[in-house]
Amino acid sequence: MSDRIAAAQATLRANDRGGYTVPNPHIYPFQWNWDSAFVAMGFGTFNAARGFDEIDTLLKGQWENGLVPHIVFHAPADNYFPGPSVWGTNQSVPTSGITQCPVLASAARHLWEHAPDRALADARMAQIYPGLIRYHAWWRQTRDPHGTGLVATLHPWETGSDNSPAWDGPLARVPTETVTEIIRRDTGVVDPAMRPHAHDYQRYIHLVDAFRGVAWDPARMLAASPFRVADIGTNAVLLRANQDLMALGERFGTAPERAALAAHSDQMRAAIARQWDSAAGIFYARDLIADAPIRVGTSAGFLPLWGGAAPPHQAASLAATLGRWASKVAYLVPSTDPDDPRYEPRRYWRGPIWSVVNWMIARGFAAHGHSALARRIDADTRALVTKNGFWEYFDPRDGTGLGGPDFSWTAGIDLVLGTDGATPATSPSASSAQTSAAPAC
Ligand code: 9WN
Repeated sequence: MSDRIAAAQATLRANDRGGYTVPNPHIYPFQWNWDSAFVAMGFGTFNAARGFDEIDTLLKGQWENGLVPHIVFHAPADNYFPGPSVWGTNQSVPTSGITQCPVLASAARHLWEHAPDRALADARMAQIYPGLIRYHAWWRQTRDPHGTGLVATLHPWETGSDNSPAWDGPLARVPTETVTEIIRRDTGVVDPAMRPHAHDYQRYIHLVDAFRGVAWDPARMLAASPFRVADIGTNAVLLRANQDLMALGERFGTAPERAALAAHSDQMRAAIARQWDSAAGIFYARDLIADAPIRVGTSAGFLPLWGGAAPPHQAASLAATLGRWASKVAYLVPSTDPDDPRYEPRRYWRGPIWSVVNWMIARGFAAHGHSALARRIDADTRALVTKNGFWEYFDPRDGTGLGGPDFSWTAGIDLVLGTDGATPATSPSASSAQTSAAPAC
């Protein structure tokens, strides 16, 4: 085993709390939804059973209505704000009351396909599959109840790209008054210049107060939220996860389940296509309150490639857009267009590079025949770690590691990249994973 693989495995083990992994114990001492999806894949490269444990444990926090929360508070810790008492969700396992970018089913499929012990993989997937089905039904029923093809996100934390400049406009509608006292812990351990501003947190917590005020009732949240956007990343990732769940469903599920996923996927593909901006050469998120596109170029705008929602001419245009971005930075993929005046190369989701987003974008380009670009993105993802280690995020200009060190999902994706080898040129087809020649992602 190489030193690098040993170091990545050691990072996951160090952050392992027994069945779940904290992203970084000093900043995020609980289990996060999409972090655990990527971490499960990382564990899958050396211990598939532990990878399945990660998903099982996340699903222990699943709500009766199907929601898989963005944080599950399995054990107390006082170094994160907002903790369980602020959320006040009254669940038997304390959780937050919102979800997060739904990559979970795609990670589960990846884990299942790569597991060497097929009997174990089948048995473990059979346990997980019903929870994934309920989660996707929750997305359709509570976040797209009228079948528009775009699911709504009601809090920047749900998108996973919390302080992206894409949310500046929609977030401006959210009042800064809070019932809850804001006691930030993050800026005690990370340079505040790499984190969201105080005015962002006031609005984040205003939304939490508002949702707690309607007892986390999904319909009332959707109707009342002053922040309601169709994140292009969340929608593309959900579309992709629908395909992956359909593939799993051929073995583990029923025809009606697959039909429901297929019907929503058709709606989603059509709606995502309408978020394309041909002049800008990228997909935009949509402000669902203003009913207007959010004209900010972000790394999420490339994710319809991963979702399988971009025809060849759009893929070519996206490659040209990324080429322009590449001429402005040393490493890909900055989270915001470097030509945008709101681009800040060190501030969290306003510019820095995130390994997990890179991984999906690279596979999206590869699936559309842009293999050289896909290899460039993978090479950059690896080079950033070679240079600095498993940081939370990286400066696109010089690769400086930012946020927290020894970060779980960065180590997880490094293991996947180191083990899968060359970027596969596969598409998110829903054909039977068991019979297809190559893994889907
Ligand atoms: C809020 C854990 C999470 C990631 C998110 C990232 C950050 C939390 C925070 O950390 O968000 O969910 O407190 O800043 O933005 O993508 O899942 O790593």
